[in-house]
Amino acid sequence: MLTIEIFTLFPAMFEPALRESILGRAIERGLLTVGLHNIRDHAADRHQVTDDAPYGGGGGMVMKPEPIFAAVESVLGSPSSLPVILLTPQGRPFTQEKAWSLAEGPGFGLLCGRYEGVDERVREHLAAEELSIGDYVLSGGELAALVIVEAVARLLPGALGDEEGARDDSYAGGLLEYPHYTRPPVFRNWRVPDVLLSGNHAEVRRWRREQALRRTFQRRPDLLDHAELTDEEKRLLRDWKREKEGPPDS
Ligand code: 6GU
Repeated sequence: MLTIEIFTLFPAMFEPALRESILGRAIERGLLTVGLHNIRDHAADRHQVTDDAPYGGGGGMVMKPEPIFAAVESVLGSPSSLPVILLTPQGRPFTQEKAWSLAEGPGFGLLCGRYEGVDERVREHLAAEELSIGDYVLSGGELAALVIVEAVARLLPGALGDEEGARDDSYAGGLLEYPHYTRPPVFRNWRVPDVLLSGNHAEVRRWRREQALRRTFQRRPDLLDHAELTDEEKRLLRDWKREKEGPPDS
């Protein structure tokens, strides 16, 4: 059983998402447990203040260290029994590789900072690492935490149904997915590609692989540096690159 302990000012943001779909089922099946902890419950003063103005002036508010340390230590102890990950746009990028390593267990804490900032002593003395989910700004780490929980949960053995689980996301060897179609064969005069209706499994496999390669070339050429490609696929790529560049000057 994987343990995820979430520390946030907005625990209600997580509740509906943790009940639904694959994530809800994984929790129900006991593959993982998610604890929600409201940092505000650990504020010492009568008004339960969790933020304050920044030293040195400037706009925005900063999350105070005491309620955060108190919340984390009350659940995970001191030193913490699990690594605590601080969610912040300044973190290293969260990747599929990181999801696999977190899924190995035994678990982790997720500390949701607000965008304006968290007292630096939390980063220095409480967080094991900092993660970001991409180059854009969210008002707080809550949605980023949910992204990480979902990406990790679906990797736990038994989380996906039979059909879903049988499909290994890494099968494509680091390429984007090929296009998918289902019935009807013609919808508003838009036809499903003939090859998919042909019943020729070898041809279908070839077509899908080429589509995956083409999409990756067009949309995410950066992924091609680490993709596993056959000699024939490398040749195809060289042809497409030449087409794109046009004929060389004479
Ligand atoms: Cl982890 N937090 C915030 N506030 N914004 C983000 C993010 C995290 N990742 C991308 N944008």
